[in-house]
Amino acid sequence: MDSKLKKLASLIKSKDAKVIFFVGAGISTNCGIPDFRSPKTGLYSNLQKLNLPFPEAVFDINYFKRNPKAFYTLAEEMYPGKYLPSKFHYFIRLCQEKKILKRCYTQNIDALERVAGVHEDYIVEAHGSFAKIHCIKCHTEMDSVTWKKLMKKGIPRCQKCKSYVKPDIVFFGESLPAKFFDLWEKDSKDDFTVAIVAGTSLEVYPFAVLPSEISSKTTRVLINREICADFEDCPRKSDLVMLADCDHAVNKLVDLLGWQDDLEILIEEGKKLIESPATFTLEDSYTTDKKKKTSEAEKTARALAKKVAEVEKVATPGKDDTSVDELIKGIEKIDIKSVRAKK
Ligand code: CNA
Repeated sequence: MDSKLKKLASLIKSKDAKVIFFVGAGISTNCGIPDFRSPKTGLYSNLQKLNLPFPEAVFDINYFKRNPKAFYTLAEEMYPGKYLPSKFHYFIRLCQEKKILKRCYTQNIDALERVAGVHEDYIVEAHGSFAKIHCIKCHTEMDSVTWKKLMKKGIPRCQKCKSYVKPDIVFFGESLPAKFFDLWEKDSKDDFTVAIVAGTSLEVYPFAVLPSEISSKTTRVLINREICADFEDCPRKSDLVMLADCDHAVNKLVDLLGWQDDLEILIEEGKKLIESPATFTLEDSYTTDKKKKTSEAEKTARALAKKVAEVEKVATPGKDDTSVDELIKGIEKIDIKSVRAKK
């Protein structure tokens, strides 16, 4: 792996380097969020309690229409605010700080790229996120405050037509967000210095084909516990495949780049912010209102404070349907007193 990391480091250090990421659940397993398919620890092998006919049913729109309880149970586990970003997430942020990040296509719905401070212009959440909630029938939007209130009483329903509502997470059987197609149309024609594919089994389409469509002038890198998809079926001579833990690889990579201190500062800044009490609403980390001009540090502070709220006030094993709401109540009680931004 070392010689491949050296090659990757030299590409990243090259003049006008442009880096694009394609990531999945494996970059968040070190944060404590299980992936889907890892044996024993993956969500699919731990879904017995939900009594599903097949594991993917939890994200299947037709199953949801009949039985939304399974998804809402899982949503409690994965709701943004419960977890801190990994080193790998902060490495993506560091690429942004170094002005070499061009895009990050993520399959994850945990929003940890945003929590780590990656700007939304760079992020394509291919499978959506918890940011907005809509009725599955009449598509009326529900604001998240109402959604959270309704969740206290059970499975939330549309106030207009009484059908179920769900966050805009892309389920099997639903289309991907327009942003995914619009930006891929552009990015697929571009040449990047490196395309880093990490923490994904590349089994979900159409995301799975992106690395195969990347320009042949781009060096493809796979950092994953297993080889997968195009890296196995149609390898390119220039591919750099590293079967490794994402954070372990990032540790070694930043050493080679001489960026260890920069990465540590980002992470340490986050830890210090955790110690500062904070006030925010959950929507803040998703805001698109440019007028708000929320600094990256504030965004990170808010996200980290969510974790504090969860750890200190609301995280209890065996939660019922109201726990998401309790989480948010806990979060809203906290005040940000100081935010130290690194410029
Ligand atoms: P997956 O199919 O579960 O694959 C994960 C891959 O990551 C596997 O190949 C693992 O071997 C590998 N892996 C796990 N941990 C590490 C690690 N620490 N270092 C390196 N490799 C690791 O998940 P995909 O993302 O490929 O599948 C796409 C699904 C998963 C999307 O629809 C997501 O919404 C969904 N998902 C998201 C999350 C999340 O948001 N964190 C969690 C679980 C599932």
